[in-house]
Amino acid sequence: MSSMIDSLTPKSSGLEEAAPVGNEHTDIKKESPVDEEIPIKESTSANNVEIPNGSAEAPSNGSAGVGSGSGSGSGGLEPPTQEAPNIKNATAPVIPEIKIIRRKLNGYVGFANLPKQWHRKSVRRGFNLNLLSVGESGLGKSTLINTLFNKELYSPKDPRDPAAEKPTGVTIDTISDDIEENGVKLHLTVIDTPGFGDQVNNNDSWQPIVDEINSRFDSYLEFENKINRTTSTDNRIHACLYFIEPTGHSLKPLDIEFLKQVHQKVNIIPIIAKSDTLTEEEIFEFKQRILDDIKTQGIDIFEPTVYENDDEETISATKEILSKVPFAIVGSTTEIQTADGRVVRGRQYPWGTIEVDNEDHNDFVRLRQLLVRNFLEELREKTSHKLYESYRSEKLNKLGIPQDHSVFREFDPSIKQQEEKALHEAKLAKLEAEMKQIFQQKVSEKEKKLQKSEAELFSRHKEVKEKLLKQVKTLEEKKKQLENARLNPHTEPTPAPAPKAKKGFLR
Ligand SMILES: Nc1nc2c(ncn2[C@@H]2O[C@H](COP(=O)(O)OP(=O)(O)OP(=O)(O)O)[C@@H](O)[C@H]2O)c(=O)[nH]1
Ligand SMILES: [Mg+2]
Repeated sequence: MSSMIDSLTPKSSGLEEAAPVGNEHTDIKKESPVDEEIPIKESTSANNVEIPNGSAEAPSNGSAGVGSGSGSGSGGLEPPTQEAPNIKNATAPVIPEIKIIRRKLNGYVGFANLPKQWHRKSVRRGFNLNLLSVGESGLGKSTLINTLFNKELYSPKDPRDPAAEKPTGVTIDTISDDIEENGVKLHLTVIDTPGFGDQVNNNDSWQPIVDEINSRFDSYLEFENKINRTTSTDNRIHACLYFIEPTGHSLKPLDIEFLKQVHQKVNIIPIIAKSDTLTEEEIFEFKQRILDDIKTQGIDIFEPTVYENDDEETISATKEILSKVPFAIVGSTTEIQTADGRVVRGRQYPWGTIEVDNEDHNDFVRLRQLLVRNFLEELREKTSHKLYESYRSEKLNKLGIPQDHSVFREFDPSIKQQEEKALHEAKLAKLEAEMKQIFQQKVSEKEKKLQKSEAELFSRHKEVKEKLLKQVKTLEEKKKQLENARLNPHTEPTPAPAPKAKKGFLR
């Protein structure tokens, strides 16, 4: 089995890797450097420079190139001596010293190592998971728990005498165990509910289970109200594996009734038990009908959130998990040998072998990914921030203690993501409206300017036109006088009025 619990510890991030280990970091430009001069020798042959310890500051040529561009000021490279070109002719080689600047940064903060601190703390503390397992008798609940944690938490049942088979109602059966994998500890508690759905009348068979969930919330609430709150483990139920009988039809009234009773108190993970008894098409159709029932009945089941800022691999894994809900499962801890010689956990039939850890055979791998590998912390968070918080508010309200809902807001990552998106969109819309306003203001200003200059041009044009018309008139009068003078040469021409001094080309 692949390392399951090990995956609970935070993965090393890119940040961590980029973090400088020591105090030396030549990449960061903003820090004030402390220059350290390292003498290096320049070889006499050609323009090569020997750099001790294979320093990366090797120059492209042996003269002014070394250390150039470092902005080192006085601490920079000493220029080579004038004699350097003639050095071949000298009997003894002259080795001038070149100083290389190595920058030491004292401003390294180190928050890139925070994930490592979290990792160490998590490993030291260990993890805690409380699982509720509900389903009718014989659906393979105990077998699946053993398969999930690869441990014989429930031993195989002895063939019971008929008296023991007599239904006695639902009982709550709790077992705890510490599981360790690669140094990572998981404190697992399984709350089994034998007898669920066994009665002829199962009307209230959900009641003991609801009582158990409530009593665990109550004890946590009591712990929160204590003065000394340092020593307590979280006993609240983080997830409920609900086993659906592989009938191939749809959810039964008992299933719907139970799910409706608990969906506001616990993260429900629906499972089609013993899926090896159904064909692939039957499973597909059964899943559709179950999902339809869940939707029409308004039942909330746990669905992992797809975070947009996750890497592509995680996003596609989460989508793959989502596509498998409700999980069609086969449970078995028996190791068998396949036809091609592999040893696998599975169930052997006369017609072939079903492998538990094979994704083509059933959804066990995806269920384990959701429960332990990828979303254990989200299950715990949702229990604490949403389910417990609403139980707590309701309880305190009933006791007459009013709750401030702005403080005890329900936690739901998808709602939070939607809120952030809406906020971002509102900001963008506001920005767009502001920009539009500014644009319109500028356009109207420009329009006004254009109108003004158009009016000016128009009046100027009118003025010039009037002037020209006047001049044409004067000229025509002059022409007339001249013509009269030509026709009647004896008549004294009336003296033309002395022309006024005019400006321009018509003067
Ligand atoms: N075909 C098939 N049989 C299974 C599967 N899982 C368990 N079984 C068998 O079903 C029987 C009952 O399994 P359990 O794990 O004891 O079922 P349970 O739900 O814990 O039963 P109770 O404790 O009585 O409520 C056993 O014989 C298992 O071997 C499965 O995935 N497919
Ligand atoms: Mg059992």
